[in-house]
Amino acid sequence: MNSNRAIGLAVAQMGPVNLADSREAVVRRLLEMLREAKSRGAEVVVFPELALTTFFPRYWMEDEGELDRFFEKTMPNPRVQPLFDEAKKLGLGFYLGYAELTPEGRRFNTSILVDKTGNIIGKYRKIHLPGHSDHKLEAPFQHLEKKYFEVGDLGFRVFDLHDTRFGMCLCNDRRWPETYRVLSLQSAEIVVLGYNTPSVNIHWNEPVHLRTTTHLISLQANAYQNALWVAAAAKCGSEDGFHMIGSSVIVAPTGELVARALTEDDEVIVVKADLRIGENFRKHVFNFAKHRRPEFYRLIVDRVGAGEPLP
Ligand code: CDT
Repeated sequence: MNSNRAIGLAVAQMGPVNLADSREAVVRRLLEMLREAKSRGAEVVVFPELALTTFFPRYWMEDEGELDRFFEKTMPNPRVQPLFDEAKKLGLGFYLGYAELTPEGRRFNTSILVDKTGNIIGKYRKIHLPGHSDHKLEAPFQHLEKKYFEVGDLGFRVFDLHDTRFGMCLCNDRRWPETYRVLSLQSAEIVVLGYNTPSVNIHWNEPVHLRTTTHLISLQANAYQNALWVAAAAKCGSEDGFHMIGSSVIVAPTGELVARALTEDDEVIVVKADLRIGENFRKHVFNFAKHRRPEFYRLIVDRVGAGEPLP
């Protein structure tokens, strides 16, 4: 258990990664942010979802060979190794999102948690995959996560890093209360996540400002209701003309925004996250053992979609 009950928590937001950008160039940007985070007191750094490439699910691809270039067959691998080496040298833990191709040929939208000695101590594969698998010819771009990835098979798990209990999720997972509740029932203290959220909704005419509003409200409500810190890292700005929202944030268990990125570029935000704030909520208003009534929550696991009222 973290005895001083506070941890230096950094979010390393990324500006755009274009199709033409090499992995080496992207990793150099991550290294620079690692060093800055360290100099500002960070112990753990959170990078975005699919941090090593452009947000490729916006492109329709039929050829597996074309798709393969966005995926990592091993982790670490020679192109990403400098990130592991630098984090180890600096004594930093980190969270990183990337596209995973397993030796069996399975594809996942994945994140890992790496400790300060450079060991991968946790892996998560995205469960709530948004978008579609068909080619939407009328849409300005695609959102093909349902075509390119399988639903994650590792569940929502909690990992000990720097004597602090971390839960992971990825992007669309942050909009689902079940994500945080399953993690908080395992006594998670911090939930870390990366995201790529297009500013334009291809399904209906959603005002652009709502994309940021619903992002923030999801994080703030779930941080409070689960007595957690939440650290969320965007990849944002215009990737080859396709814009994604920024507003990377660190949210306290009070639901308050403690730090927020100002730009749509590479930008590091850091807070000293006092874990005792979450403890207070867990002891009192959200003392789960004392107040939860799971006998009345059965529908949450028995039903997937909304149905008829109970008799
Ligand atoms: N990458 C990802 O999961 N993006 C989704 C877009 C869906 S729009 C509601 C997100 O939830 O941000």
